[in-house]
Amino acid sequence: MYGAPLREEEFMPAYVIQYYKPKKMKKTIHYFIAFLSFALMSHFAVAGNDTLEVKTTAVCKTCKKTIEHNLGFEKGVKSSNLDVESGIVTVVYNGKKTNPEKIRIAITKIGYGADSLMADPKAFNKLPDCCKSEDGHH
Ligand SMILES: [Cu+2]
Repeated sequence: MYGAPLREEEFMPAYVIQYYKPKKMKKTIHYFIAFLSFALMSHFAVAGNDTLEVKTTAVCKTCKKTIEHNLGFEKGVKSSNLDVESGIVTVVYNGKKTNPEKIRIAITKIGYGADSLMADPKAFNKLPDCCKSEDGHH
């Protein structure tokens, strides 16, 4: 199936062969390994992150600020972004430190409904009037 092995000269132009002289080749390999381990490390660094989408009763920019700000204090939550149009908050969290149920409960304690969970009444009452929306509309 395979012909006689090609000599370097046959498939590499002279300037490439020059570049791949053993010493330089070794260096290239070192760079490659360094790059590979870096890529691998960054892969594992993000491996601990999970993403969750929660439908909230948020209705305005103030709701967005309130929810994102407060979720920032929640254990295991790395970041959150609320889409005002849909009321859906996307939460990036560490699955070893928290879970979707805890995050939903945290949202209810901020004063908003989270998926099927109702807002905590006390927290809800403390919200600015513009944010007190039970059906998701002003
Ligand atoms: Cu609001």
